[in-house]
Formats: sequence, structure tokens, C-alpha cells
Amino acid sequence: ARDNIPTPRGLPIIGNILDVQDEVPIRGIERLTDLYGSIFKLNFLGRKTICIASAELLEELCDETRFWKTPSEALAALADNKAGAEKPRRGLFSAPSTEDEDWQQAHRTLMPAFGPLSIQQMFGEMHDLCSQLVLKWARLGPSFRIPVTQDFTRLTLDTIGLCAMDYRFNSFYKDEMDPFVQALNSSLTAASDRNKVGSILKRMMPWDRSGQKVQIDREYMTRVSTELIQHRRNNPTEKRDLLNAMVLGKDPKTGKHMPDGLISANIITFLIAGHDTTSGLLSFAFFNLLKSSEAYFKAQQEIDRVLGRNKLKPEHLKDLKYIDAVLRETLRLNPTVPAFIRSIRKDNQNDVEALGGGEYAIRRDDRVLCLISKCQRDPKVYGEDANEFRPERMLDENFQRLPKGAWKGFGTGIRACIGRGFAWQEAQMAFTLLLQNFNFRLDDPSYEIKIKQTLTVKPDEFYMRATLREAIT
Ligand code: MNH
Repeated sequence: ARDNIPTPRGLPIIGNILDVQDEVPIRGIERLTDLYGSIFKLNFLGRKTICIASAELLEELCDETRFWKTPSEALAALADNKAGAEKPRRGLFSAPSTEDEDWQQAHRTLMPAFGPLSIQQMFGEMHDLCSQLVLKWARLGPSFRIPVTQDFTRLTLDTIGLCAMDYRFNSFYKDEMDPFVQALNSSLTAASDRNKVGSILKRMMPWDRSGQKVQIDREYMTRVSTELIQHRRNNPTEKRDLLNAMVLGKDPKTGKHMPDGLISANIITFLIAGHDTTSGLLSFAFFNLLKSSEAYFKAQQEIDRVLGRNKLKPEHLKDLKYIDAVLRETLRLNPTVPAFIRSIRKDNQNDVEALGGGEYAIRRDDRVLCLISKCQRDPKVYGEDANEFRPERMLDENFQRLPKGAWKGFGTGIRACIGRGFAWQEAQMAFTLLLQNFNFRLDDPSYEIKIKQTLTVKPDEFYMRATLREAIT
């Protein structure tokens, strides 16, 4: 393979850090695709990262015989869990590789709990919380400026708390987020700001305490989750939630139970991975819909046809084809997990893998940052209107025909999102119930999308208004 990967010249020591500065860290990197195209190599404080931005290259990197997932350092640092005297444990998301025994055990034990049947059994609890959101917006009425992202975060957080471990965060009528969520958010922000100049300088100062702050947040989350596990052991229930799957379930291969430290690491993982992402998806979906009156009309029409004024039941969901397309198209344009990292598998004999028909060389220790939102806007796949919101291209028959590297919002291969079915049911339900009950409009018709990044990306300062719909007779 030839070595044709463009490499912007950086500064000594810090490398390309200044080239990628942006309020939104991922945007700083994505911007470089305008200058360097679909593959380029960056250097952050001596650490080399290859970035890719086309569907073709992404398809190659998703080849599980050659490459696998490598978790980002930010994720790894965040997720180490040193409960009690046990060894540090990592949850599924941040496990170093599929060779890791903790990953294997958690994966095998938890897969059934995320299967379609288990998810359908959570329908009732999801519906309970969704109805609370409908009630809240109905009570506050059309003069209320709905803080869209915050209210969806309340919904998805309460949902994962209840479905995963029978815990009610009750966030709908609280201004302050639960302390657990505050700890979670501040450690996530610290993790995603790692490459910001301000953050690097701050950490270099002798009086800097941000390291300790992250440590304190992490210990707090570990303590709360450990207490939840103890509480469940002392108060057993029949409930089929994720906590019971871990506390009672056995590894189908070894017959072993998961150790407490590993359960705790995975509880934290589900709370992190399971609420921010889905809340971002819902927020972007509403933004896209409010900017496209045609899509809005079609979505509402489908809901009125399939559901009318009836109560939503699990069997309705499969008939809401256009809603699926809206959510898929949203995740294409606005993937809330905007990137993931691939590298050469340990059990791959080759120390160099060729990419792009031999144009580019990927070496043993290279990390390849796949810029998903760029790959998913590849004009070679989606044409000249790739940047436009057009749900029609995501209707089943079109969606199934997409090339393999064209839609990867839930990741890829064996380490793809375990919570996909969970997130999808929750998003379909919230979207449908809300459009069934309200007419929406932007609070400020001239609002243009503004992004906020913690570890995931979400719309910022996005407000809308809701008016109850007349009963359809
Ligand atoms: Mn989720 C992995 C996106 C909802 C739990 N998730 C991933 C990956 C992406 C992703 C992308 C792969 C990351 C990588 O390769 O580094 N997840 C999403 C999106 C949504 C989402 C866009 C919502 C929309 N995820 C959820 C929910 C849960 C969850 C809900 C839990 C209830 N996700 C996970 C876990 C993993 C994961 C756990 C790690 C799986 C593994 O590595 O084995």
C-alpha cells in the first residue's frame, strides 16, 4: 500500500491541536474534510489519528475480519470502575476489546435482556413516562417555551432508570437534575473537552483539580450504583429489568454470575449510553420536522391513519413506516454518536492493511477515527441533496438497499449498539404520542441549528411550542 494520506502540518509538540479548535470538538475535525478530503492524518500531542469521511472507506473499516473497535481514551478514562477491593472493571461500551473477559461475560449475559421480547415487555413503563411528558406539555400550555433537549433528556433518563433498574429519577418537574446525572454530565463534558486548548492548559497548571473532580464524580456514581445492586439483593423482585438480568442471570457459556463491580460498571454505562443519545435523536427529529412542513404533514397523517385517537399499542409500531424513516434520516444527518474508532485486530496477521485500493496504508497501532456524520452525507451515495432532510430515502425498501458504509448511527459489527431496539422503541413511541396529541411550532421561526457536544451531540437553545390538538372524530 502507498502512503498517500494527507497530513496537515502542525506545530511542534502540540501537533494539529490548533487546527481543530471549535466550540464543538467534533466539528473542528469535520471541518478539515473541506480542506483534505475523505482521509487525512492528525497529530494530537504526539498521538496520530487517521480520520476518514466517505462511505466507501467506512465500509472497508467495518470489515470485522480486518479491523475492530478501539474505545477512545476519553471513554476509557471515564469508565474505569474501582468498586471496593475488586479490580477495575469496564462496562460494555468502553471495554478494550472483544478478547476482554468482562466484555464477553457481560455481552453474553445481557444480550437476551436487550432482545425484541424483553424490549416489548418494557412498553408499558416506557408508555407511562411518555404520557407524563404529554401531560406536562398539556398542562403548561401553548405559552410555555419548551426546552426541547432538556425535556427529552428528562424523558430518556427517567425511562432508562425505570426500565434498567426500577429507579424513578422523577425529573419532569425538577429544575435541578438528579445529582447522579450532574456527576455523569460533568464527567462527560470533561472527557469530550480533553483536546480543547483551554482544557489542556488548565490541566497543566499545578493548582488544577479537574482530575480530582472527575475522580469524585466517578466514585459517587460507583457508590450509587453499588447501593442499587445491594438494595436489589435485599429486596428481590420478579421484574424483568436489566438489573435483574445482571444480578440473577448467568453467563450461558460458563454458568457464572456477574461480579458486583462489573454490574456497577454496566449500570453506569447504560445510564450514560442510554439517555443522552436517544434524547439527542428525538430533539434533532423535532428540529428536522419543524423545518420541513412536507415531512411534518406526512408524519402526522400517518399517525392519524394508523392510530387515530386510539391508545398506542406495541403492534402499531410496525405500521408507522414514515416515522421510522424520519428517525433514520435524522440519525443519518445528525448522528448523536458522531464518530467511532477502528484499528487493526490483534488476531490479524498483517501489520499493514491497505485501504482505498492500495492508496492508503493503515498500520498496526494506527487509530482510525470514522467521522460518521460525514460518511452519512457522502454525495456518492446520497446524491447532490445529501445534506437535505428527505425521509423518503429511508423508507424500508430504500433503506435495505443502502451500501454497507452509508448508515452507521448505531455503530458496527459485534460491538454495535446493544441498546438499539430499546432506543428505537422509545423514540418511536415518544415521537408518535407527541404528534398524536399536539401541534408544534418553533418558538423562534428563524432558529438555526446550534450544536452542543458532551460526549454525544445535541441541539442547543432549541425551543418549541405545543398546542393540544382537537379530538379527531
Ligand atoms: Mn448505544 C454502543 C449509538 C442508544 C447502550 N451505541 C453504541 C455505538 C454507537 C451507539 C454508535 C458503538 C460505539 C463505538 O463503536 O465506539 N446508542 C447509539 C445511539 C443511540 C443509542 C445513536 C440512541 C439513539 N445505547 C443506546 C441505549 C443503550 C445503549 C438506549 C442502553 C440501554 N450502546 C450501548 C452499549 C454499547 C453501545 C452498552 C456498547 C456495546 C459493546 O461494545 O458491546
